[in-house]
Amino acid sequence: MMNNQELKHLAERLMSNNKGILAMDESTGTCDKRFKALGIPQTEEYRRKYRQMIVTTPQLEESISGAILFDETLHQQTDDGQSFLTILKQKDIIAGIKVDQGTIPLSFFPGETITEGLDGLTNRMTNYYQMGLRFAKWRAVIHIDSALPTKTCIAANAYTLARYAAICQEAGIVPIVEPEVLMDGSHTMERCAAVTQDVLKEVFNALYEQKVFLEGMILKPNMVLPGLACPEQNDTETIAYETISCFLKVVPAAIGGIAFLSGGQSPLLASERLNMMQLRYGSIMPWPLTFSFSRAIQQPALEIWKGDDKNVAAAQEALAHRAAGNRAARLAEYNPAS
Ligand code: 5MM
Repeated sequence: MMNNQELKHLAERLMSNNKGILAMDESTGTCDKRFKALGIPQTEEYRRKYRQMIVTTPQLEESISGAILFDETLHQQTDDGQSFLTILKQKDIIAGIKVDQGTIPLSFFPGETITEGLDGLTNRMTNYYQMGLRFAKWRAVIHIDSALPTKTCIAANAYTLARYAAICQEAGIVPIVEPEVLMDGSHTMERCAAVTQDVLKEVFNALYEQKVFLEGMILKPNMVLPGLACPEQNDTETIAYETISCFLKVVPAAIGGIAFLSGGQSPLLASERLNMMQLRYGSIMPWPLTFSFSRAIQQPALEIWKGDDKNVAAAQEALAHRAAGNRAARLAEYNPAS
């Protein structure tokens, strides 16, 4: 039987000490795509070497409270036979697991997607709990264009996210709920704000209907941003204002915390924007607000590593630097020049 106090305590630990959550849960397809772009062999062995570089990064634990893993990584070890889970535990980094199984087209709704993975999830959760995993992640994807998203797509994804979150909590696992409104497209920031607000409203309605314990969950949202191809790219002040205004309207104060995805922003912009939100609104926000970036932490390190053992130390330095920069942003102390 789940224990709400344990879930709440775990969510608090994930959000504590001004740290953030490292997303290193790229599925094989996504990881291969990023490797291919840099000429890195797309094999399990290279994915193991890459994840080894990440989990053995010195001082990573100073900025990172939890790491979201992909199932393959759970079973991998370092060159000298230490399990990655053991290494994370030694560093006091809480291990989490991506449990969604990716997106497929939403039937009868061209251009929209639904996330799969509910079948058998209760059993998988029990196994993950026994392996020592204490939090999980599920990503839903919402596309914007002139006619999208539809109400049906938002409702279907919200229902599915809430089912996932309830199954997690029943198994004693803290759910990270990730409804990502994509940056792809030429839409304005105002449109992103309206869509993000609709999506979050629907997601929290579904979480309420399915009796999810809000204190024992973490929201992983997009920032409110203009589309990548929008001619008007808003400044950091405006983005910080719009993002926090949107959340204040629809995100309950009770939740364990908010941890942003980076969604294709450059690493520097993602940090600057988080920093501005903390600087301007840190004192009035009802929830802890941090980062759960993948690309905005990993990409510079991946570009240095390039699959070559002799680059590991430099790549780790870049990774620790990005992680530390984001911790500084959470403290409103980020200096892009450093
Ligand atoms: C949006 O993606 C999540 C956050 O990453 P960014 O900070 O790079 O936007 C990320 O956790 C994502 O869910 C995982 O990488 C898994 O993605 P796939 O596409 O492999 O399921």
